[in-house]
Amino acid sequence: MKSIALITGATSGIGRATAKLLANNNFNVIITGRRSENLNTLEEAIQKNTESDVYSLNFDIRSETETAKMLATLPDEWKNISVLINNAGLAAGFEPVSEGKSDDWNQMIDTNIKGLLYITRIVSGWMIERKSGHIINVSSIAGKEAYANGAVYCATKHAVKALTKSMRLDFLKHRIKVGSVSPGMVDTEFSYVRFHGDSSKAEQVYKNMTPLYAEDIAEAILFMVTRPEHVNIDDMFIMPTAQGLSREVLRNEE
Ligand code: NDP
Ligand code: 8X3
Repeated sequence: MKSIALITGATSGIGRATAKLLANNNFNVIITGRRSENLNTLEEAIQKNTESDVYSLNFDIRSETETAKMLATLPDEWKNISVLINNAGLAAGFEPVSEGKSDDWNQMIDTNIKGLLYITRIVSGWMIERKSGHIINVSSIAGKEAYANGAVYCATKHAVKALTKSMRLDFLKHRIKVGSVSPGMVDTEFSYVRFHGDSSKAEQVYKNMTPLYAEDIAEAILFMVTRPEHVNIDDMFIMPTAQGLSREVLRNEE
């Protein structure tokens, strides 16, 4: 019987790469996200290219009721989740607080903090019953540093850092591992989403430098979830070689 991993936000970027890699490494995977077409494509790819089973759940993690309703539809055998990867998240907007948009703030807070909590409450309940499990929260360098024009995104990732630390203590007695992965710049749809679909602004972020790729983070997550029972990695902080701090990036000359 293979272990089951649930990966939120598997319709692109880090989540998709992680679902593929875990499925290629003996995990059955539950994949989630709002874009049903992307979920279908990933489901087909996993079925075609791996020996693992896959189950898709299509919902918006900002909705507490939708999240609970969809998780409740899982067949009992799929509720034996060993690994929860809390990856769904985003940055929306890049401007000083004085010019920030409430819609952007709500979207980041509702997804990155509240959505993570909604799903963790449900899945950790199942893990507690089984006295085992592993939860990995996808944090960020933005959970370690703050930078101009990113106040609310940085605040949500600082919150993820605090949630990870508290959850580690909450779940210690239940033998549930908790850790985080904290990447620097990763070339995914992240910047395209942050700039509300402006691809020329998104391209500037990774221009003349080599960022991380989603697969780099997936490999770190695979390493974390395949450590022996007595080893918990609290946090894995991963940067592109060309990035020193959030906004200190070495770019090649044109
Ligand atoms: P992508 O935009 O490529 O992926 C984000 C994923 O989150 C998508 O699958 C998206 O699915 C899902 N998601 C967003 N909002 C919701 C929602 N309301 N309900 C359900 N799912 C949602 O970006 P990344 O892969 O880069 O981002 C993944 C995580 O990594 C995020 O938490 C991000 O903050 C973090 N991160 C990213 C870094 C980077 O530089 N790229 C660096 C450090 C951390 P859908 O739209 O289909 O719902
Ligand atoms: C994403 C990386 O530097 O844009 O978390 O905040 S950054």
